[in-house]
Amino acid sequence: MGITEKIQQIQEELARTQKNKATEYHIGLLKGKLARYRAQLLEPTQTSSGGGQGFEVQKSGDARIALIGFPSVGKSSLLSKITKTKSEVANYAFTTLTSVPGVLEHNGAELQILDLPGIIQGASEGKGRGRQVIATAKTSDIVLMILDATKANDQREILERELEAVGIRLNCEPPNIYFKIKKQGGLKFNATSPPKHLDEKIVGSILRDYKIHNADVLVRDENVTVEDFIDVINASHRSYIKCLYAYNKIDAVSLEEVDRLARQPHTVVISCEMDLGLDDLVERIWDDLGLLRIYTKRRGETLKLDDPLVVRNNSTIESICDGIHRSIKDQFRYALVWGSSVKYSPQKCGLQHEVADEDVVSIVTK
Ligand SMILES: Nc1nc2c(ncn2[C@@H]2O[C@H](COP(=O)(O)OP(=O)(O)OP(=O)(O)O)[C@@H](O)[C@H]2O)c(=O)[nH]1
Ligand SMILES: [Mg+2]
Repeated sequence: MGITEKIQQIQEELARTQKNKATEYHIGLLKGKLARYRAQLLEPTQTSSGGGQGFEVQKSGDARIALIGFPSVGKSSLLSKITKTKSEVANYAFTTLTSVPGVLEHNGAELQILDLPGIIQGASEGKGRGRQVIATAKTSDIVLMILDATKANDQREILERELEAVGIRLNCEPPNIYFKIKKQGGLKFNATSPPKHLDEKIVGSILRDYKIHNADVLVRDENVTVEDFIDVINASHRSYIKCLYAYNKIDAVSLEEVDRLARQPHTVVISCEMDLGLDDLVERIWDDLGLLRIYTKRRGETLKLDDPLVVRNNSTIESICDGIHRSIKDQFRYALVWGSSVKYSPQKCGLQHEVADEDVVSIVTK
């Protein structure tokens, strides 16, 4: 029996099994197995970087945003609107067959927008080009899920399930569980306070199924679930990514409907055809990325505000040095910093100082 059949068998069994106290344990085990097979299924595509045929695009710019959605929802239309790249737009499904990268320049940063082929239900098991599309999504900083405002509500859940199936976790943090595989000593299970949905028995059984017999487990959050624990065992196959939901074609639905959609969390409403909501969308992408613009300046030079150094949230002076030049760290004495990350402007800071958006930084070398 192939892996896909095994997955299907477990999924069928899960669907058949009623959820209650008595079956909880069995369901947990099944879910653990399912995650293990899914990880195996994805293995080959991950090592061959997205499955040949030049599907995987080289990362470029300061961040990557992947457009994910069903066919004909307007992904290519959006790429053509917000970047200078033109991706073919047509009113039939599967117009885009490969990934098309475009660049969106915003606040001095270059954001790579990836237009991808439409995915369909079953994509995670290899339907259409689904697996490659999803593997590409996994490499992005933000998944921009494009939804059709004129279509049924379940499109969002179907896509979410497809992404979930391959280990993408949207808009959440990794579970607060410490897990370490050991060489000996058996299973040591501890919790800071008794977990509500998890116990030593189920944890031990799932681990045995993964052929793990010696491990330390420390649950630091009483609300973690069996699924969370399975995610922790499979941590190398999990990606925690932000997701922004964009409902397109709002020109074709009623105002009440637009209002209803716009009230959902992490959601923007747009119309590529009528040019509605696009600026707001770009602003939301920017906010979610949490990038910082740092203006670097040499002593005596006047400040140039048009070309900031763009770095990730929680970056330090050290990463600023690396962004300027590879060797600057070796000659580093201190940095002068003006802006909201310091009490006094300018303030002398060391390599470990965390910078904030729009700080001005001057590196003083030996
Ligand atoms: N009414 C309306 N139609 C739109 C809008 N945006 C795109 N469309 C239409 O939707 C159809 C599909 O657009 P595409 O941009 O090709 O969609 P896609 O998501 O890239 O489709 P695939 O590449 O097949 O996955 C085209 O006929 C567009 O003209 C919009 O804001 N409003
Ligand atoms: Mg397209």
